[in-house]
Amino acid sequence: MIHEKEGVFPAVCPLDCPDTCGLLLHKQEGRIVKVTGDPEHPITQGAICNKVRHMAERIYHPERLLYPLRRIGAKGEGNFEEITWEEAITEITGRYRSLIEEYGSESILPYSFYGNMGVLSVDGMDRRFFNALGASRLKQTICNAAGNAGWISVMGANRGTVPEETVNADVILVWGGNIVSTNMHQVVLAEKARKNGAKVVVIDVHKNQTGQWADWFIPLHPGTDSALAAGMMHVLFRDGLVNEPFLERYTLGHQELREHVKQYTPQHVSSITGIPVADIEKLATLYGQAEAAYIHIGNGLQHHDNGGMAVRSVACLPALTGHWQKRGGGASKSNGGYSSMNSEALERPDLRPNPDARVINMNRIGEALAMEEKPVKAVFVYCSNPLVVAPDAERVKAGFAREDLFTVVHDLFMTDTAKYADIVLPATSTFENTDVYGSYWHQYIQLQEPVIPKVGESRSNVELFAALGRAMGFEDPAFNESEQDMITKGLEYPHNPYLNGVTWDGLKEHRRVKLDMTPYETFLEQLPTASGKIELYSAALEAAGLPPLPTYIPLKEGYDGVRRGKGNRYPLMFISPPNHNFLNSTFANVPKHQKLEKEPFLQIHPEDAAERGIEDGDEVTVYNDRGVYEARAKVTDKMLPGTVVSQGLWWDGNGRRQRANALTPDRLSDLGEGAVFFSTVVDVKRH
Ligand SMILES: Nc1nc2c(c(=O)[nH]1)N[C@H]1C(S)=C(S)[C@@H](COP(=O)(O)OP(=O)(O)OC[C@H]3O[C@@H](n4cnc5c(=O)[nH]c(N)nc54)[C@H](O)[C@@H]3O)O[C@H]1N2
Ligand SMILES: Nc1nc2c(c(=O)[nH]1)N[C@H]1C(S)=C(S)[C@@H](COP(=O)(O)OP(=O)(O)OC[C@H]3O[C@@H](n4cnc5c(=O)[nH]c(N)nc54)[C@H](O)[C@@H]3O)O[C@H]1N2
Ligand code: SF4
Ligand SMILES: [Mo]
Repeated sequence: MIHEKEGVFPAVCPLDCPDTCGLLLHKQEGRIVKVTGDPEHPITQGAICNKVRHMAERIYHPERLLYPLRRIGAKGEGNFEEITWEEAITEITGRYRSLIEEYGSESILPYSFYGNMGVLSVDGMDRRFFNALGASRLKQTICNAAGNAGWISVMGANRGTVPEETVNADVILVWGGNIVSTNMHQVVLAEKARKNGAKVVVIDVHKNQTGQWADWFIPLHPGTDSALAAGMMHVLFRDGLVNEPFLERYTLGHQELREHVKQYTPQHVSSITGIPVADIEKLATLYGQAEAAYIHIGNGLQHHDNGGMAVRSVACLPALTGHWQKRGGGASKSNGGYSSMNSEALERPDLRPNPDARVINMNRIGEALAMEEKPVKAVFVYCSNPLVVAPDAERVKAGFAREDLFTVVHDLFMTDTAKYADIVLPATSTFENTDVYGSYWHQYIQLQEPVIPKVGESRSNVELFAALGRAMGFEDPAFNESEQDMITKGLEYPHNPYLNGVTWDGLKEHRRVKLDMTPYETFLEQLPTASGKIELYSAALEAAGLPPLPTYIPLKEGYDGVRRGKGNRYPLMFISPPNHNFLNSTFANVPKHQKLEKEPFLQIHPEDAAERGIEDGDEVTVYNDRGVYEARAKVTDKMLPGTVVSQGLWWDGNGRRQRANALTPDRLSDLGEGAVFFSTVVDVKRH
């Protein structure tokens, strides 16, 4: 494929998006000129999103990094000189050797996320390198740590209702997710269900694109979802809408739950959530009377102080009605557990000289870089853009600005983070590599093989970290394995029965292989929780000093049960979820995508705007003690008063301070030590 000048070649979308679409790359004169969906992909069926349709503009962007660079100006200024790969590798390994000698190997910290979802790229050779180096370990909590912990506390593993089944649902709740923008093929499936009479209900703090498409949009105050879920349970038990035989057979703690939720009367829940009593009653009844209700649990409701409990509470609902037993019923948060591969073989923790090396939570990167005891002296950033995406951005920036910090960034572009690097290395795009992709939504494993030659002197993560490993003198054959070897080993994993029969040969022949879904048929009989049952009551949480039953705990910063505001220093809650045309901060530097989003907007309720003399279209400053964010006001009643929303993670620029994370806290969530981006209060003024 790589050497053919013309033709249409299969590929996989590498972005951190549940859909993991099958793509077709159209080549002319050796270059990709068009990206379309692969109609043969059983789930995504040829449809792809607008942002990836314009992917070629990113691949051949004039600012794509082509050569290794060394910083010559001040950190953050963006002045670099070209160097050779040899010079880059020598400098990095030389610095690492002396840091290890002087400060120990834990003074080096990798910082990565899922800018490319390829298993070899982000959970493969990179890990081998940092393991063998003995570097500090990074706890990757920025995305879904709280929600996963909440879900797992009920269901035991990241496995829920599979997408194809959801066409059979008659009620679909989309809870804290903006699937029109973030999981478009779930919308296609929900539309099919809707044609058969299903009702789609969206529960969110603002009427996003998905709320506008729904049959019923229910706005609520941020961070109050566990109260709503508990209120629904109250009505379900009260009105006999629960499935007693199911509760008896498959759940733990339903008697305790029944007693516990008596306090969550619709009146009480209404006072917490801002949802009228009649709507709480109506929602619970609709859910309880459904034949097969499906709940899509998004990521938004868990980016809060109480986010683990929020997802835990929602995840309990299908057990009350027993909808797990109905085709299309149940719920899903992340389905990534179906495709988990052999991480020991891929990441080789056995190479680590210090198995109990310290762990640093990525949500606290700013704090970690300011530590005086056992300081972090070097950071290696890849597949992530922390200056834009990490909470408390000013603190993060201060950390990366440290003169004595040796920073390497491997990326396709000179990101806001790369500008602070000492050495910047050019990364390939996935279309230049061999890699394997699971999905955290559907059940197909897909193979990517190179379709175009490497752009400039860019290198894949696998090549880069293998070269660094060899240059450090690591002699283990792990640093000479081919991609094929790595994929073969990753797929050999009897511990995950769903992977049964998925092999390199099968992938090579068919490009995508369905997981063995036989165990799905009987999963309720053998849940991987401590009790083997759906844990409505969690002894593990109780032992950890947390409420064992779904419980509403107010946010540390924000809505506290009464209309906040008057008298509070920062009376508005600030929600900054992803936008439609970027993928986190990816594409924020591509003119086409920028044009589609225009500029950062702040959605503000007419009441809140009037109180501040703000009119639609005004330039506004959003601020709190952590920092400042500048945007254009959009006066709209898509939220309840007291909440402001700005979608999209922009890079700094255009003379604006436009990093939303300047305002967000780096506290950790109740479960899973996750990010709490949306538990933050601000005020707004015209400027
Ligand atoms: N177009 C596009 N697609 C993407 C991404 C992207 O950046 N752009 N990012 C990808 C990634 S990494 C992820 S994790 C997923 C995330 O995608 P989703 O699962 O859709 O989650 P978010 O978009 O973070 O948030 C969804 C909604 O949660 C709402 N929300 C905030 N606080 C609360 C609350 O307290 N309760 C409730 N009920 N709702 C609340 C927000 O208003 C927002 O509309 O999308 C992936 N897909
Ligand atoms: N305020 C606020 N902040 C958020 C969120 C939010 O909703 N609100 N969402 C959070 C969530 S859910 C997530 S998942 C994180 C996402 O945060 P990140 O994972 O940092 O996502 P991106 O901003 O897309 O940055 C990915 C980077 O990886 C680079 N990249 C792509 N492919 C490769 C490759 O093969 N090799 C290398 N070396 N680099 C590559 C891209 O060019 C890009 O610069 O952001 C979080 N931050
Ligand atoms: S970003 Fe998501 S919807 Fe768009 S092509 Fe990639 S996987 Fe498909
Ligand atoms: Mo994410």
